[in-house]
Amino acid sequence: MTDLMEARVPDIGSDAGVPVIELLVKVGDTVRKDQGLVTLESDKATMEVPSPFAGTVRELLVKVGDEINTGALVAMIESADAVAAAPAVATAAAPAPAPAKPAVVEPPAAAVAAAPPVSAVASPAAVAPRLAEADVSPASALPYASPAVRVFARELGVDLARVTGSERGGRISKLDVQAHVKAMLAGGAASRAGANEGGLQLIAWPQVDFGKFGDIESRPRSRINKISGANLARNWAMIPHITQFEEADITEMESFRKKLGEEHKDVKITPLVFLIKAVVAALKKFPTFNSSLDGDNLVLKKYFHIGIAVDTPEGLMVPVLRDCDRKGLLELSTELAAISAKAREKKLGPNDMQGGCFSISSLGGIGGTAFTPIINAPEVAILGVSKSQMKPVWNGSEFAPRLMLPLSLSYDHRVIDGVAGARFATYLAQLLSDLRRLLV
Ligand code: CAO
Repeated sequence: MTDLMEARVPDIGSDAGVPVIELLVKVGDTVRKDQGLVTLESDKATMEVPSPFAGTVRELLVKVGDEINTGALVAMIESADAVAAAPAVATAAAPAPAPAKPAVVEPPAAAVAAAPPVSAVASPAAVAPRLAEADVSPASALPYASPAVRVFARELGVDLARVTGSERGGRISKLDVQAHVKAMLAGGAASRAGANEGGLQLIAWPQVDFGKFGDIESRPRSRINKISGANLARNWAMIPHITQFEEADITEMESFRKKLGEEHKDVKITPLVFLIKAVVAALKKFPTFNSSLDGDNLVLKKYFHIGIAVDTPEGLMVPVLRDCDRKGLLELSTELAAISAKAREKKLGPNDMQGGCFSISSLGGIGGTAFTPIINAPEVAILGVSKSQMKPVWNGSEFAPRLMLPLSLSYDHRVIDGVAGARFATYLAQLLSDLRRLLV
C-alpha cells in the first residue's frame, strides 16, 4: 500500500504569505527527516520547510515565487518504510530516487548574479543583474548548506558550488564561505597588484542615521538588486578594468537599417543587431576577447553567444543570444524582441542566461555620450553603446554631417592589453562604418 504523507509549512509566526525562493529537492529525491524541502524568505528571515519524515518526494506542490502561509501543503512524501517495502517492479516504474543527500536547486532569481553590466560612472538606475552559469549549479553538483549560509554566500556573490564544505558530509559552513572569500580576494588582489599581502584592506561601511538629517523612507531592495550588487562589487574589485572609447560613423549603416525596416515592417530592426554582428566579427579577429580566465589557463571559446543587457521592472537581466555568427540581422532582431519580452515578463530561465561570451549594454535608445560598463565575469570584455548623434566630421577638405555612434569597450587588463583593446574598438568602428567589411 502506498504510504503518502503530507509535508506542510510549520508555524512561521506570520499571517502574511512568504515567498518560496528555492526548491531544495525535486520529485524522486530521497529525503531524511528534517531535511529542507523548500526555502522561504520573508522580509526578516530565511527558513527551510523541513520534511517531517524520511522518504521519497513524490509530488512538489509549490514553485519558486509562490507565496505561502503556515499550513500550506508543500510536498507529498512517500515514507521510507513504504519505499523499502514496495516490490521491485513498482520501484522500477517509480521515479528513480536520488541518493540520500540534499539536492539544492538554485532558482533562476538566485542566478541573477554574476556580473551585471553597469556603468560605474554614469549608471542608470544602478544595476544590471546577470544570470551566470557560475550561479546556476547543475542539480548533480548542488551545494550542501543551510539557508542562512546560502543567503550569506549570495550576499557576498559567492558561488557555493566552488566552496569546499568542512562540516560533516561536506556541509558548507559560514566559516567555509568566509575562508573562500578570503582566498579569492587574496588571489585577486595578488594578481592585480603583483603583491601577495592578501585581501582588500577596506574600512567599514559608514553607518549613518539618515533620519537625523531630514525625512527619509526606507524601501527593501529587490532580491535581484541585492544579488547583482554583490556580483558587481566582486567584478569591480577583482577585475582590473580599462575602458576604451571610440566613435563609429554609422551614417551608411543607418540608411541601410531604415531601408531594411521599410522592407520588413513585421520586425523592429534597431542598431543593436548590427552591433551584435560587428562584435562577432571582432571576436573572430581577436579571439582573446572571446575567452575566460580559468586559473593558469585562458579558455578560448569557439562559439559566439552574446549577452544583451535588458532593462526590466525588477532590474537588469542579461539574456544570451546564441550562435550569433550563424544568424542574420532579421533573425537576430526577432530573437532580441522575443528575449527582451521574456525578460520583462520575468519568464527567463537559467538556460536563457548562461553561456555568454561577451555582453553588450546599449543605452542608445536613452542617451548619454559614454559610460564605463562593468565586465560580466567570467567574460573578459563588454561593450557599452550610447546614443548616436549627428556631428560635423572633417573629411579632409570640409566638415561633413555624419551620424556618430559612441562605443565604450571595457576589458580585463589581465587578459587583454591596451593595444589589443584599442585595435578591437577601432576594428569594431570600421565594421560599423562599412558593413561590407563583415563579408571579408
Ligand atoms: N543611438 C540612437 N538611437 C538608438 C540607439 C543608438 N545607439 N539604439 C537604439 N536606438 C533607438 C532605436 O532605433 C529605437 O528607435 P525607434 O523606436 O525610433 O525605432 C529606440 O532607440 C529604442 O530602442 P530600444 O531600446 O527599444 O531597442 P534596442 O534594440 O536598442 O534595445 C534593449 C533593446 C532590450 C537592449 C533595450 O530595450 C534595453 O533594455 N536597454 C537598456 C539596456 C540597459 O539598461 N543596459 C544597462 C546599462 S548599465 O550597464
